[in-house]
Amino acid sequence: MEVAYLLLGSNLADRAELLNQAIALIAARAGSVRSYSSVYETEPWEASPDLPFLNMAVSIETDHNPYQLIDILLAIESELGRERDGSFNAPRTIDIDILLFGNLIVDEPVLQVPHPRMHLRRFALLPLNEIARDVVHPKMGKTVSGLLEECGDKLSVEIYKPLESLA
Ligand code: PH2
Ligand code: MG
Ligand code: MG
Repeated sequence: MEVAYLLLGSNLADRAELLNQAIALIAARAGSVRSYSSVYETEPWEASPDLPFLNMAVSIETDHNPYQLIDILLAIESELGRERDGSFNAPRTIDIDILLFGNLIVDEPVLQVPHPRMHLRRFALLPLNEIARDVVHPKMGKTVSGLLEECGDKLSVEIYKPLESLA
């Protein structure tokens, strides 16, 4: 059993509903959901400027290994209408990234964990900090709250729907 932290993002269609559907499918197939952050509306980072994202972080407890987990997450993305035409940061109904997977480090073409750009992006660090402020990034040796303090990203990240406790 490992704890994994995921980042969900949507900038197409009914973004909030897609986040809810993704969480339900994650809970059914990927592992049990331990916690999730507020939903944030975030300025696009190297993506269509007129399509703001909703982002949120979710932590799960999973028996799957990271390769199995990413396969499950990619299947959920397709099921929720994600289309990949190869263009760079194309608009998407849902994107589900693995930010952290326990203390594991994976550096392979098919999968990189921790997510290689998570420490650069406030749209990832701010939601993650709500649920994992003291968790240490295994490559950088710094906590999530430390990474957030050091992060120079100035794009706007604002609360869209405040944190709810799990029912
Ligand atoms: N995801 C990207 C690229 N840019 N910008 C925001 N605000 N939120 C994202 O989730 C995001 C992005 C690539 O996956
Ligand atoms: Mg992504
Ligand atoms: Mg992705």
